[in-house]
Amino acid sequence: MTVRTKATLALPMMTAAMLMLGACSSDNKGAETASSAVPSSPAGPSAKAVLLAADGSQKGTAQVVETAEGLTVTVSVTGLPAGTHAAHVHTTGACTAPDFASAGGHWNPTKHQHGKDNPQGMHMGDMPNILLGADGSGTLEYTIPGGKLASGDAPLLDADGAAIVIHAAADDMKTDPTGNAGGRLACGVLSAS
Ligand SMILES: [Cu+2]
Repeated sequence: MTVRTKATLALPMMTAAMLMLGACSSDNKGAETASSAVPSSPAGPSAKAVLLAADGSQKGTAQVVETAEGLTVTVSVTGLPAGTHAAHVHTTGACTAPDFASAGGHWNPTKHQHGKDNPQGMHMGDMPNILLGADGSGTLEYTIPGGKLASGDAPLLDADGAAIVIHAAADDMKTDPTGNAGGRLACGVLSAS
């Protein structure tokens, strides 16, 4: 009888203690979730581009979102030849057909050489190749570490802007300054969104 009384008394106390602990830890969790969610959701500054071929036809879109890690670039291509194509962020926001030379070289505020496999590399505008399937479409998502869209010492959207370029050939990831990527098939001027 005595034991049972103790037990029934102890149980509510334990439950109360656990509830208090639970309340504390869930408060902390809530605070962590809130602070870590700030940089990515809602998204930071962003920009987008429509990729156009030399004949003016649309070949896809690109989006750049600034996060705590850098600039997350998402490229979505349609209607280009199947296979592996270089995709870069170029330094000037101008896409003048037919060769899109107006977009300049790769975005390179750190003055490095081209390519992740180049000991002197890489450009901040260097990205992995995009693989297009038999239907000529494909997507690429890549985060440029430390990149900023409109703030800091070297924002992507500086006075002359920036562009996304898809090339005829694959990037070899080491040949400076172009990656041996061939001509420019599609180009899109990035604008703040
Ligand atoms: Cu390029």
